[in-house]
Amino acid sequence: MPPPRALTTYTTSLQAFHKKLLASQRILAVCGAGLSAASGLPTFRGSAGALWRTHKATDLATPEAFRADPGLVWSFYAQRRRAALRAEPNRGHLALAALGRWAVASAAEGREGRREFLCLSQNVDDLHSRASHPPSTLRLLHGSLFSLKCASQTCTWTEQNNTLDPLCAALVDPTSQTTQHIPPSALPTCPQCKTSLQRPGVVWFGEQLDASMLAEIDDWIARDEVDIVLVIGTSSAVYPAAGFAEQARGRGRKTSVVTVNLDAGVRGMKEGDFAFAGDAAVLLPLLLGPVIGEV
Ligand code: BJW
Repeated sequence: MPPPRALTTYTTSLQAFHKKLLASQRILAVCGAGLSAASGLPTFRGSAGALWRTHKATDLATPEAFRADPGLVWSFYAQRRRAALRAEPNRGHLALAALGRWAVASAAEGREGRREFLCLSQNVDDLHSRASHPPSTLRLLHGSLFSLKCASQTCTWTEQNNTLDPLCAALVDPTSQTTQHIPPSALPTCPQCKTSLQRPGVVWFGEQLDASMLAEIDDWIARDEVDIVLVIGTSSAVYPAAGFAEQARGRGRKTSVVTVNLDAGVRGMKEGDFAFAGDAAVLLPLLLGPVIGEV
C-alpha cells in the first residue's frame, strides 16, 4: 500500500525546509480557519462547519444578511463567540507565537541582519492573542469576534475585548435550532448614537479592511525580500488575504511559499516552494522547531 500523502510530503521535504528556515531573515505567515480546526472551531468552506443551521456561513458574513435579519446574524456570531471563548489555542498558535517572540528578541538585539516575522491572520477567534502572540508581529485582517461596533457607517463607536456571554438576554441560547426569530428591538443598541444596532467588529464581504493596516502590510512586504511565506489553514479564496503570498513573491526571487493545509498538494507550486499536508497544529511545531525549540 502506498504511504499516506501527508507522510510522503512531510518526509521528502522537512529537512530542506529546515535548511531554508535557518537561513531566513524575513518570514510572513497568512493564516486561516484551518489553524483553529484542532481547537474545535469549524472552518468556512468544504466541511461540516460550512453550514450553520441551514445557512451557509459565508452567506451570514455579509452586511446584506445583517440588514435583512440582524437577529439571525447575531445568533450566528453569539454562538461563535461562545465556542471561541471555550476553545483553547493549539500547538499551531503556540508555535507562531514563539516565532513572534523570536522576531521581537532579534529586534531588541538591534544587530545587523535582524530576523523579522509578521503574522497576518484571517481568524477572528482571539486564539493568537490567547497563545501570547506578541501584538507587534500580529495583524488581524478580519477583526475580532470580541470587538463590537455601531452598525451605522456614520457613527464611530467601537468597543474592544468584550467577552460578555450572553451579550444580551435574547442571545442566551444561540445554539438552539428552534430559537424564535429575534427582533431588532431585542438586540443591543449603540451607546453613542443610541439609534443603530451594535454589530460584530469583523470584516464582512464587500467591506474594506482597515486601510492603515493594509498600508503597513504593503510597506512591510516592500521593505525587503521575504524569505518564507507560510500559508496556513486557508483556502486562499478570499482577497486581499489570498494575494499576499504572490505579492511577497513578486518582491524577491528567493521567496519560498510554504503551504500547511490538510489538503496541501503540489498544484501551483513553484521552484523552492514546499507543501506540507496535515493538521497545522501538528505540523507547525515540527516545521518551526529549529528556531523556536519545543512548544
Ligand atoms: C486545515 C485544517 C487543519 C482545515 N490544519 N488546515 C479580488 C478578486 C475577486 C474578488 C475580490 C477581490 N478583492 C476583493 C474581492 C471581494 C471579496 C472576495 O475576496 N471575494 C472572494 C469570494 C473572491 N473580498 C472582500 O470583500 C474583502 N473586502 C475587500 O477586499 O474590500 C475591497 C473590495 C470589496 C469588493 C470588491 C473589491 C474590493 C473582505 C473579505 C472579508 C471576509 N470575511 C470573512 C468573514 C469574517 C468574519 C467571520 O469570521 O465571520 O472572513 S468570510 C470568511 O472567509 C472569513 C475567513 O477569514 C475568510 C477566509 O476563509 P479561510 O480562513 O481561508 O477558511 P476556509 O474555510 O475557506 O478554509 C479553511 C482551510 O483550512 C481549508 O483549505 C482546509 O483544507 C484547511 N484545513 N482543517 C490545516 N486541521
